[in-house]
Amino acid sequence: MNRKLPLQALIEAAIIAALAYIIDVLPAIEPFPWVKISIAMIPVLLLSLRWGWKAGMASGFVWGLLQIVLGTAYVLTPLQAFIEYFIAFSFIGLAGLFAGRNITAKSIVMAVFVGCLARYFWHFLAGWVYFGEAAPKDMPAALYSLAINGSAALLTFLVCTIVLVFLLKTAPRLFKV
Ligand code: 218
Repeated sequence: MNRKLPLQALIEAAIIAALAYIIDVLPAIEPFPWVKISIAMIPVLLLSLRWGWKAGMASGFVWGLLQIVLGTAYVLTPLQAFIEYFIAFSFIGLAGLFAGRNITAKSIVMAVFVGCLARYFWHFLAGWVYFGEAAPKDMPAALYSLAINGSAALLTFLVCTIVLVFLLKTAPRLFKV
């Protein structure tokens, strides 16, 4: 995938970023209140599988930008906001490394895994550096951040994978451009 992005990919990337933003701010039922399952990643992951990593990263970047601009971002310091919104959300698009002609359940599992790992790695790093004070007494900041962000990454991976594999089985055309 080394060609210039088609106009359709750019338009979809922008629409999907707005959609993800809206899904993310809607009130959700949280089975585990201490971790947020990021179901809003689903449309961005789908876009990444349709168009590849460049469109996916562009869409994630715009989603992060919207959160900063519209004031729903959780900002502690400028660098923390940069890492957790611009970098982390852009990295979801790496799921698009598994884009191709023939999307299978296996490629979805790998794409969602990479997209979640790439995003939550940055939240883990930022949590370690900036959210250490929130850790229970005597718990190292790194371990606290790993517990919070690792469980969010794992649950988000599971839910996004299940939904996207279901979509592949029921509406495979969504994955074709
Ligand atoms: C331990 C810890 N707590 C909070 C944050 C901040 N954080 C985590 C995950 C996702 C996001 C983006 C908005 O949903 C943010 C800001 C952290 N990194 N670590």
